[in-house]
Amino acid sequence: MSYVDKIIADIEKKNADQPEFLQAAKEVLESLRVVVDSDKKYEDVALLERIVEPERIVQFRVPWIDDSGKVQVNRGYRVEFNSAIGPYKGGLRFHPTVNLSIIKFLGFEQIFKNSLTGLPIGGGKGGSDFDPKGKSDFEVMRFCQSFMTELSRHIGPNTDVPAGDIGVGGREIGFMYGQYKRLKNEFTGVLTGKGLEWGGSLARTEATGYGLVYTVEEYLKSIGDSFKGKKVAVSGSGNVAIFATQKVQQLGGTVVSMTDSTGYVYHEAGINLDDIKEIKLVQRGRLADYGKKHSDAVYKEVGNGSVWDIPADIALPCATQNELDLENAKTLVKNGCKVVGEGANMPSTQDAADYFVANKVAFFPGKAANAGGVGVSALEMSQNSERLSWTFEEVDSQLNKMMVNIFHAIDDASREYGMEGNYIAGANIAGFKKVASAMIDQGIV
Ligand code: NDP
Ligand code: 2IT
Repeated sequence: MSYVDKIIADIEKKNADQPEFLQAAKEVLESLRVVVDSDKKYEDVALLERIVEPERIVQFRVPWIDDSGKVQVNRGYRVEFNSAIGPYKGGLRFHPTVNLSIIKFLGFEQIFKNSLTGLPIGGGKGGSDFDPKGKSDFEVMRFCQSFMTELSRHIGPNTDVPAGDIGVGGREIGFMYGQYKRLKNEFTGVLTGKGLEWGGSLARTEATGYGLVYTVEEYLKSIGDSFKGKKVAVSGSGNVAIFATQKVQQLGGTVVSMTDSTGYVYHEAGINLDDIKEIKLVQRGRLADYGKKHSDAVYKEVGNGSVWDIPADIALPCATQNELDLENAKTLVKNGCKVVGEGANMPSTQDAADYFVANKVAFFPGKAANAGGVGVSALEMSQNSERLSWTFEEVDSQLNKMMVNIFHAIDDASREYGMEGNYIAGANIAGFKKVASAMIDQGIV
């Protein structure tokens, strides 16, 4: 049995109840065959056994009191997966579907993504099964304060630096930062995605969506093409989807769709982003309201077809994991889609991703294409350390360079190992090599 097969059998046995973690880990391990099966140095130091095991998992109780005076209890997590190349870094997700499998899959992906940014950040992820939807601001505040009361024991600006993810935006980061400061009596860069008046970086809000589009733009440039005149299908209508849409529009493309957990809109003339921002970011409302406002847009509730039925040249899934399956992939390809860039983490199922690669779709996995968010988080850490703030243009230009570098790093890695154009393999291999080398240098820890 090969080294990779042995590790896959091992993780399947140990994590049988964690399907999302197994999906993410198996995808990476499969890509690494060409690297680790031919060089015994990895097996000699049990590199794979160590990289699939988090350095530390913290799970904790989060009690809080709702507006009616009733005590509520949620479950909190922080998975500190790998610190070989820097302090643990990765977001916090607040969503009712959060469980250990989801947080472990996200933390595992984060190791390789953070490595690809070229910046010194390790991999981690956390969150809670708390649902911010329908809660008052004071309920969200009391939850965030209770969550941070426990989390504060485990994090620090040189240890572990969380940020946002699904359900965690500027409001939640603010409440958590306030509580951390109160507990520790320190004003430090312990969280990223902070408000601009209190240590946040310009362009962090835009970074993930912009970075996704910069990656695809660099690919298009490499084949003599551009976003001009392209039809783009986007899913999600949160932070990543909104700023991906903004950048596509700036580059002359037309975004024709968006989704949320209740349905999708198809607006052939092009999404009106100001209306989406008002509905999703200000009113915290539903996409159905967009359908009501635009008579030429079609709104369909979940269960009535799929956003991926819409003909598009480029698809940018920006909502959540496993939102694009094999059937969707076949429909997209049949309708002429040539490029898929993952803004979300693991939005394509494994068979969908394989189908794209087999059918010569340029497929950019999340760990490469959405690395701009955490990349600018690392730039926020740098600014906090030097107690300075850089201009929007400075940060945006560093983000652009970072994504251009990532495209070339994964493209080069795919060629070096004889899998030209397979950016899944390219991203996994390029991300892995740096972390593996650091782990070898640092001994058996
Ligand atoms: P937001 O909470 O801002 O937005 C999430 C969007 O996805 C919303 O439109 C939401 O719909 C929809 N959504 C979430 N869960 C589901 C679900 N189970 N089914 C259907 N729709 C769903 O999150 P972000 O935009 O920050 O994150 C989106 C994706 O991008 C996630 O995969 C995240 O891990 C990834 N990501 C985020 C980064 C960041 O910097 N924020 C960085 C890198 C990756 P609704 O409004 O109904 O809840
Ligand atoms: O998935 C991700 O990369 C994020 N949610 C961003 C993490 C971060 O630390 O900025």
